[in-house]
Order: sequence, then structure tokens, then C-alpha cells
Amino acid sequence: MKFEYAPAPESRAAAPVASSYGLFIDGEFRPSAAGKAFKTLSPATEEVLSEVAHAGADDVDAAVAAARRAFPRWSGLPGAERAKYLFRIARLVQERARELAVLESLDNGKPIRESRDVDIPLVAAHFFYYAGWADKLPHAGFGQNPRALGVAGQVIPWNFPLLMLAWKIAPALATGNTVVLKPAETTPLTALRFAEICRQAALPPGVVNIVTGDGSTGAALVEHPGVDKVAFTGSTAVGRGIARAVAGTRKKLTLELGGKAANIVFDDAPVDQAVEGIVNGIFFNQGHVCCAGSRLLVQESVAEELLAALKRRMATLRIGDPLDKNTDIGAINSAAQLARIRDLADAGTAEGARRWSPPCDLPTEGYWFPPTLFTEVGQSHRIAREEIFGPVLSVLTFRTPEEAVAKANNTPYGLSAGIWTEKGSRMLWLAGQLRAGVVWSNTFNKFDPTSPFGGYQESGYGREGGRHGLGAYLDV
Ligand code: TAP
Repeated sequence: MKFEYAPAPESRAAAPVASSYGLFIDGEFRPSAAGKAFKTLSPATEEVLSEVAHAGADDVDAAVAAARRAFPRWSGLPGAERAKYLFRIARLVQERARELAVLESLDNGKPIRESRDVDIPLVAAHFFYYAGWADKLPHAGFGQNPRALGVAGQVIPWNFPLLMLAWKIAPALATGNTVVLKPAETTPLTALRFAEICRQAALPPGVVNIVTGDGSTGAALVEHPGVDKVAFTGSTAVGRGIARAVAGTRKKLTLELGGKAANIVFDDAPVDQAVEGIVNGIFFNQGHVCCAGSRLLVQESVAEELLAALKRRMATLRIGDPLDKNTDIGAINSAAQLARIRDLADAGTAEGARRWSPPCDLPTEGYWFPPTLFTEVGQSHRIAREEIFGPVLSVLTFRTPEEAVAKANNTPYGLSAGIWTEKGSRMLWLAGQLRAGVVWSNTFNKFDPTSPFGGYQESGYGREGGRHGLGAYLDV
């Protein structure tokens, strides 16, 4: 594997970035009341991309007030009218797909091939899908008169910035709610570009408000008394604090938190196909995926053959410039995330697991971590228990399906799992045994707006996506 840095000036030109951005409140961009701002960087080069307004409590207050003013009219529109706006937004996302993909890769560090072929098409698909529900709510199985909740306060992470926005905003608007959304501090740019799209779609002012800032902005939004619904995606630690803040208020809450998914390979699985699934499961988006297949459980009889094939495949992965369409693994999103990944990987070595990465040159600027494999991992090791949220795979073995289930379920999380086997009966049995919100069979990391997504246990509660996703935004 070689690091090849080929700056792609023509791609960058597709997504011009302004030197500064304001908050999007009541249909207008404005500076923060206190005049505060923060810098957003390219994680691949550490270059400052822009200065972005930092929303304080006064700004959050103004955004919630704008959303509240917009709510009666928006929720009172016939569903078919709201649908028109959502369809328009979906089409504009498609029209501006290249610009959005480049911007996402610049700000987040993910390979352009992923933002172009996965993130942005799924963003459009979510708006199309929920546009279709807006005029069919009485037929969605929530009774004849489901009502919008009011103002939704939404807080999202940095791993799929625009896609997480779509997961939150599309169902909220389709059901007649208005929104104040806070993107992650390290990835505010596509949410702000989305605000421009809302204006282009002539969405009434106040229906969508974007408040950029850090965790304190998120906390101010969650705690604001004018918010009726809190939707959060992020770490289990922050999610716990949010659940405490919301407890005893009238606010409804959904939480999408962390994961430690098992990707389980049986001895009858086609090896090459399983290897592709394992690579996709853990190296897609640098492993910054809540449902990443970060624990490989492989049946002992095929472990040697499978690991040899996996290492060969890992040696072909190209790490480098996120804007180069040949790149497989881009930059780690932030210095803080890189430090977390390093800390856990070092703990793996210290606890006695065997570490392997293909030879690769990493650049000195920017945030990079090589694709990494740990074998001889024990169930008690930190790398087998804690979410790494990076390109690090922990390998454990098993002999029987029962042992696979016991090991897969030996985690406080429960977001997703993968099974690789030719036997249909085994797939169905395992799907019933695994405590995971999503179980993929002979594939991994497949997302679809029609399919509900969410966790068990410490991975959170509530479902996003599909018909179930409507329920999170309705009084039924
Ligand atoms: P967090 O640190 O939890 O941040 C998530 C969001 O919450 C960010 O916008 C963050 O703002 C904000 N925030 C931080 N402290 C807050 C507080 N006290 N009150 C309200 N908001 C606050 O997580 P992260 O590091 O961005 O994301 C990684 C985690 O998200 C992983 O654990 C991953 O598994 C999980 N995740 C889960 C899912 C699903 S669907 N289950 C999807 C993606 C990610 P700042 O960025 O400004 O700090």
C-alpha cells in the first residue's frame, strides 16, 4: 500500500468554500449574538477551510423561537403541500450532488467515492422517501389523527454529516415538525450548504434552522424549554447525559448511540465474498461507523485461510487524498479521534493481542491511521469491548454457532451484526438470537431509507428510517 497524495484542484473547484459562515436562523444567515466563531479544518491537510459562527444560548433561543413561530403554519399545511418542499429538496440535493460530495470529503476526510456513491445518493433517497409519506400519515399505522410534536432539537455527529442530517430532518418535516439542528463541530459545512438548499427550495423561514457550535451549543438546544422532541446521534456517554437532561420534561427522546458489531464468518461462507464484506464492514468511512463490523468472529476451522486472504486484500487498500477517486481509506476526522484510536490500539498491544498493518507511508500532515488487524484477542480486552470508531479490526474465533452467538452478544451494545454462511436456516436462527437492531446476511453496511435502523441496550432506543421513523416525530 502506498500513500499517493494527488491534490485534485478541479474537484475542489466544484465546492467553493466561503471564508466565513453564519448561523441559519429564520431563513437568514447571521453571525452569532456574541460574535464568536470557530475554525473548521480539512483533516487530510489541517488546512483551515472556513470560520463558522459559534451559537451560544441566545442564538439557540432565537432559533427555537423561529421554529416555534413557523410550526403552526407548517404543521397545518396539507401533507401533499409539505411533500412538494421535500421533493424539491431531494431534487436539489441530486442536482448539487457533486458539490455536496466534494464538500463532505473536504470537511470530513472520507473518500470521495463514498461521499459520491453512498452518502449523497442516500441523502436524496431519504428526502424522496419521506416526501412520499407526508400525505399518507393517516395510513402509516399510527391511528387516523397523528399530530406533529412541535419543535425538534436535533444533534448529530461528524461521521456522516449530511446523511445524519437527512435521517433527522426528512421525517421531522414530513410529519409537520419544525427543526433546529446542531451539526458536529468538526463537520459543519454540508449542513450550512443544506441551509442554502432550503432557501433555494423556498422552504418557509423558520422550518429548518442550523446552529453550529460545540457540545455546549448541543446542550443548550437539548435543555431549551421550547423544544418538544430531542433526537440525538452520537456517543453513549453524551447520550446518557442527554437522557438525564430530558428526564421529567415533556420532551420526547430518541437516541442513536455507539456499537461494537460482530461480523460472524462460518466455514461454509465463500472466502473472497466474506473478505470483501469484512473490509467494507470495518474500513468503510475509516471505520467511523456506529454499526462498523469491528469484531470479526471467524469459525476456527477457516480462520487461517480467511486471515491470510484478508491480509492480502488489506495490502491493496489505498490510503490518501480523500478527493482522489482511487482512495479507499481517507483521513481520520480529527486530532481528538486519532488520539482515541491510537490509545485503544496501544491498549490492544499492551493487553497481549497481536497487531498487524500492511506496510504504508502515512503523510506527516493531517490525521491518518493505517488499516489495522488484531489477532489473539481475548473477550476481556479493551479492543474487544470498547468502540474504537476507527480502521481497527479485532479478530476472535469460535467453534459452534452457539459459541458465536454468546461471543457476539457479549457486549453492552446492540446496534448491528453480520452473518456469512450459505445456510439459510442458520441465518434465520442467528438473526433471532443476536441482540442487534440490524442483522445483515452475506453483506454489511447496507442502508436503505425504507428500513428502520436503531439499537438495543446501550446502543440507544427509537428507530430511524422506514415507517417506524415517522413514529419518532408524531403524537399518536
Ligand atoms: P459525541 O461526542 O457524542 O457528539 C455527537 C454530537 O453531540 C456532536 O454534535 C457534539 O457536538 C454534540 N455534543 C457533545 N456534547 C454534548 C452535550 N453535552 N450535549 C449535547 N450535545 C453534545 O459523538 P461523536 O464523537 O461526534 O460521534 C461518535 C459517536 O457517535 C460514536 O460513539 C458512534 O457510535 C456514534 N454514532 C452513532 C450512530 C448511530 S445511528 N447509532 C451514528 C453515528 C455515530 P461537538 O461535535 O461540537 O462536540
